[in-house]
Amino acid sequence: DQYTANKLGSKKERTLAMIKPDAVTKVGDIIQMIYDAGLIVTKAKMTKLSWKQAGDFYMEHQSKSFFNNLVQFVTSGPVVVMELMGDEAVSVWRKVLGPTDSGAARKDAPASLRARFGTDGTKNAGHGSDSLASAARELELFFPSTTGHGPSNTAQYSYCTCC
Ligand code: IDP
Repeated sequence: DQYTANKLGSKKERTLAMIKPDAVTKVGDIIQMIYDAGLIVTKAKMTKLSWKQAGDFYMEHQSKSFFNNLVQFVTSGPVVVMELMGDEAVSVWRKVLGPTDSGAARKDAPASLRARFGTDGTKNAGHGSDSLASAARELELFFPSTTGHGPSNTAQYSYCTCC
């Protein structure tokens, strides 16, 4: 199965997925979508972001007009953060998410996560790292490499070496 393949097979990408506050009640459906896409969940936790954590997470958007709304939204309730692993995990997960704007997603990718569970351009149900470098940075924010399973988050490609 996929779990055994990942354990025994070639080295895989890892990415950071976040289920945003508007979709936390849909976590069951979302985890099903992750496995249906051939990825596995290797770390997960529910947490509530502080304003500072959210600002650090979205630091590349600090100058954007939507920054305050975005931080307000992602701190408005709990989020579920996950490390996903699999072949081309970064791009596969972003494909599952669909377009940034949930309205556009409903038009262009009706089976996507944002089409199914998102509301609009800000409240869009989920986040996925946009590159391996972003994934390494974002995984380190939520799953510091000094804790938990597996190798250092600074490795671009890796798989859990202890389980
Ligand atoms: P992504 O999440 O699809 O990678 P980014 O451009 O990195 O999109 O934007 C980060 C988040 O900021 C989006 O997921 C969305 O919640 C919010 N956002 C992006 N663009 C807009 C916008 O034009 N208006 C309002 N919110 C936006």
